[in-house]
Amino acid sequence: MKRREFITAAGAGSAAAAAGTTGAVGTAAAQEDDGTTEVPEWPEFVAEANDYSTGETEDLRGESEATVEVGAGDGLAFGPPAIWVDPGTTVTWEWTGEGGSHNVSAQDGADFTSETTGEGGFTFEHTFEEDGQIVTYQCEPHATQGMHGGVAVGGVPTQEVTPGIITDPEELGIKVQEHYVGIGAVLATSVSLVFTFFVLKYGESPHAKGGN
Ligand SMILES: [Cu+2]
Repeated sequence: MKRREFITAAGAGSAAAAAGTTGAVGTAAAQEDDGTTEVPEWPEFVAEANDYSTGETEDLRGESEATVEVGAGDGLAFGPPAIWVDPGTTVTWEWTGEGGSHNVSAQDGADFTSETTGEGGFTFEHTFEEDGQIVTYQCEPHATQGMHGGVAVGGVPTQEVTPGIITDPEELGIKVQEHYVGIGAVLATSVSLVFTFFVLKYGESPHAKGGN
């Protein structure tokens, strides 16, 4: 995840916190009354994927097919990186032509590997039959750069998240840090404004009051 996205996530988190549990942030899909959303319990491999943050699972259950872009975002991401489908769904990966040469290679839960190509419009398909599977995959050329993805199939273990609020402790740490940086900046600005005010008003008081 890029720095700008952390800041956006932190901002969304603050907005959600300010809005309480009214669910002001996030999509209506699968959203509960208390503003939380039920999403698959993704392994770390997916949670750390580029363009993924908790609460952004694309819920495509009820659809007979799904499409995932290869080379989304800045070119090194799957778009969307985390999808939830019904058993029997055929997922089509479609190359955008951005970000260089990519492939789609299953890591856990399935066995498939596409060609490696940078050609826009290239497609690869896999049908996910087994209910309850969580399949993880990556782009081999960009695996170490976070080009990961996941497909959850049907009745998988779930967790409740509040959209926009990152619950992973490691990411939470980063988010909190960004948050404190923001508070610090506001405090520093306020303090220096107040200080400037007093300096301007009273700074020269000994001379001003003393007359000549
Ligand atoms: Cu790639």
